[in-house]
Formats: sequence, C-alpha cells, structure tokens
Amino acid sequence: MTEAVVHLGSGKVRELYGLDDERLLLTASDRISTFDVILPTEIPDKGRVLTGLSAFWFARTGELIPNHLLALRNDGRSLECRRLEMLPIECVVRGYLAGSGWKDYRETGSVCGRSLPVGLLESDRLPEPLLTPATKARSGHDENIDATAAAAIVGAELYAEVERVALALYRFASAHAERRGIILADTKFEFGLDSERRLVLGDEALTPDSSRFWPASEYAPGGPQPSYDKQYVRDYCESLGWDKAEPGPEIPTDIVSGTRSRYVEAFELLTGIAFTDYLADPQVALR
Ligand code: PZK
Repeated sequence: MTEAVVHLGSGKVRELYGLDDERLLLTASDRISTFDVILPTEIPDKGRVLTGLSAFWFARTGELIPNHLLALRNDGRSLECRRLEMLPIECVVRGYLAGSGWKDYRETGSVCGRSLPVGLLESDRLPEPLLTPATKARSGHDENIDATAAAAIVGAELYAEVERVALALYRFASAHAERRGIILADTKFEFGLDSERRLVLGDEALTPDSSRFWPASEYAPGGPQPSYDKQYVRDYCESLGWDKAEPGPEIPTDIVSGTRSRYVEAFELLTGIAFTDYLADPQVALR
C-alpha cells in the first residue's frame, strides 16, 4: 500500500508535500516573482533549473555537511527529502554588500551587529564573508538579528556549528562560481536537525531564488548590480511604470525566452552540464 501524498504548504514558487512519516517532496514551479509579486506569466523550465542546481550543490557539498536530499525525481523539478526539524532562523551568508545588508550598513554602519569598515559602497565585496541570521517572518520580510539573538534561539553550541558550516558552504560555492564568471553575492541556507539531532542542510541551496548571482563581467560597485537571471523581467516591469502592487503584469514572449536563456545559462555555467542532458535524464546528467 502506498500512502496518500499530502499537500503541506506553498512557498511563493514552490510546493511542499508529505510522502510518508520520514519523507517530503519539494516541487519547484515555473512561477517567477519580482518586487515580491508573483507574475501571471511562467518561465518554462525555471523550476527544473532551480531543482537541478540544488541537487548539483547537495551532491558536491556532502563532505562539508549532510543534506536532506534522498532522490531527484524524473520530472527534474521535484526532490524527495528527509523530514527534518527545521531551525527557526534563516542563515544568510553575505560576501558583498547588497539588499538589506546594504540598507542596514547605510543606516548604522553595521550588519547584524557586526561593524564594518567606513566608506563601503553598495555592492562592495566585504573584507570577509559574514553569516547574517534573520528570523523567519510569517508575513512580510525576514528581520535581521545579531548573533547573540540567533544563539539564544537555537543554542550557542548549535549556532557556532551553523556559522562554521554556512561560511564553509559559501566559500566553496563562491569560489566555484567565480571560476565560471558568476559572483555569488549572498545566499540563504536553511538547516534542520535529523532524528539523531545532527545538523543537516535543507530547503533549496545555492539557487538563483535563494541567492544573488551577478555576472562578474558587469560587476561595478557603487550601485545595485544586474541580476543574472531576473534582470530582463525587472527592466521590463520598470519600463511599464507598474506600481509593484498585485496583480503583476503579463510578460511578453521575448522577455520570457531571454529570461529562460539566462536561467539555463546560469545552470550550464555553474554545473558544466548541458541543460538538454538534464531534461533528458536528470539523475544521469548529474552523476
Ligand atoms: C520544510 N519548508 C519551507 C519550502 C513550502 C515551504 N526537510 C524538511 N523537513 C521538514 N520541513 C521542511 C523541510 C525542508 N526543506 C521546508 N517548510 C518546511 C517550504 C517549499 C515550499 F511550502
């Protein structure tokens, strides 16, 4: 007897299902969000690019930290995962000053309670990568917290391990990406504990939806950087004068195909795998 699949929740662009007592299914759709709004137009294969990248990174970081991946499904967009007890913090590692890190630095000279050199520009590389924890907000945006607050939530010993592992993952992935012409400006990890209370990497990992990827060839600190994947969609939305309220605009076919190409290009640059090979047989392509 096979048990019923139970829908457990929806992220902005992903779905989570329960398979049995030990296993979950994480499915990435082709939906795209910009300025925090889900657009009515999908980007074909976007979910496969994200799932393939997560599976690629899980396979290559297993020596640094065990992860929740059990199996990549044949649809190329679904991961069977171990059920974990997820830690109630977001673990963002920043190597560059962008987004809320830049905002906090501009206002206070520090990020998550860590003071930084004076005079940094937006998008500047940081002297060293920082773990900048945040609380998981039910609605709206995650709130950055300092290390003391994060350690109070998960315990000081576990937080120290999270910091060591998150920084090691960022250093590994950013060095890999940089050799392939992509800057990994920052990335968000989510960790959990397994049944033996060992730390495990969960969620998606090192994808364009959980990270800022910048083309290295266009890097110019002193302002925001073009996004590797979403820039055409953002520029198109800006050109409409849309107020960034729901519903978002439909995206024309040329912007959709250009955006799909950018996702595929990021996949191929980072993995060294032809995306057509991934579509033909995801498991074989990632071996
Ligand atoms: C888990 N989410 C976030 C992702 C959604 C929600 N291995 C795990 N064990 C237990 N829980 C989770 C995971 C993972 N990963 C992840 N919520 C719970 C999430 C995608 C879609 F609706």
